[in-house]
Amino acid sequence: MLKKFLSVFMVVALFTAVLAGCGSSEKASGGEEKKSGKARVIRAGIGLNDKHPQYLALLKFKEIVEKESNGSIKVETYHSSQLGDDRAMMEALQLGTQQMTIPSTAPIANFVPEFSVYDIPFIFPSEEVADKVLLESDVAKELLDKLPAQGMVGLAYWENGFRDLTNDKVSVATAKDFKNLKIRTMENQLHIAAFKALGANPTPMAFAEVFTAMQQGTIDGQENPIATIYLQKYNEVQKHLSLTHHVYSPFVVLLSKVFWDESSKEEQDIMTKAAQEAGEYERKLIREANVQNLEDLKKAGMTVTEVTPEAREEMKAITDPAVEKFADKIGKETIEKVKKAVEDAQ
Ligand code: TK8
Repeated sequence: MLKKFLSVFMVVALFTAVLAGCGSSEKASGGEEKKSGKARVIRAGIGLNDKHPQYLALLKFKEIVEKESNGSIKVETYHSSQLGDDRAMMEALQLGTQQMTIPSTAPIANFVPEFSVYDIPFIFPSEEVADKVLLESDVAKELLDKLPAQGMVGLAYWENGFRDLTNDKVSVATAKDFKNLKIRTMENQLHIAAFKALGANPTPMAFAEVFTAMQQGTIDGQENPIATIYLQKYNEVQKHLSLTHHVYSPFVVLLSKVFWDESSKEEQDIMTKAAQEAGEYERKLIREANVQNLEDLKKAGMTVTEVTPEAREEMKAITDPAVEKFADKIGKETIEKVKKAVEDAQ
């Protein structure tokens, strides 16, 4: 009797050990997972809509990751804030209930204050310089390295681009034209302070609420890159577009650290490379869109106001003291490093 019990026990023990073995090899190698059909899923959500280059590049990321991982990772894509606004999605990444999002750096500063260095008005003179700083400098990489302590991993910088101002009241050409304009800003203290310094009345608000707020007149305007202005159809509720180019917004491809830690080294490399490759594609598309969509907006009847370099200088002089108050929060060293990287890139 005892003998029979022991042999049954041993068979069960052996079986369990084999199963456990399978489990761990599944984790280590993607191929096994495909066979057992247990792909791990990345739920990726963004605020912009499915026509925006960011979404098209997210689809490219999906294609690369699913192919290269042999199906061990599946990517599900959601646009138009279907999974929530930038802040809510980043919090979901921290909890591990969502795996991926691609916000502008401005809302990331609520989690890692150093990211506000990119919010300093006019810190980047051109897209070419931004490319060199974001893709090649040590400081840009150092900022990404601060994300894991906040439960997120930064895979790559993509481009949202230079931000321009729209409103329904006046054509803004110089600093004085900002006076009393009720402008939606991103949820970012430095942006709020800079618009206040210009005499505007900044109202931070989640991206998904902006169109309706302009339609109902609770705000006079907003600021975003040309592609966003056109693809979100802001021209339907806004008359004036000013080419202020006041801030350059990078995007960061963010992954939940929970998902990252559950991934094999091989999978991590696949995801990082895919984010970089899709990023090249995104930069190309967004630059084409920013040129084409400016023409589209003109055709749609928006009045477009050019902003002279002198007017930008004046705006910079007005916002600089407000920005100075954030130096400690951002870190003086970080600011100096970015300014140096900008200089070296020119
Ligand atoms: C989209 C945002 C958006 C940003 C904003 O999720 O909120 O105005 O420019 O593109 O990141």
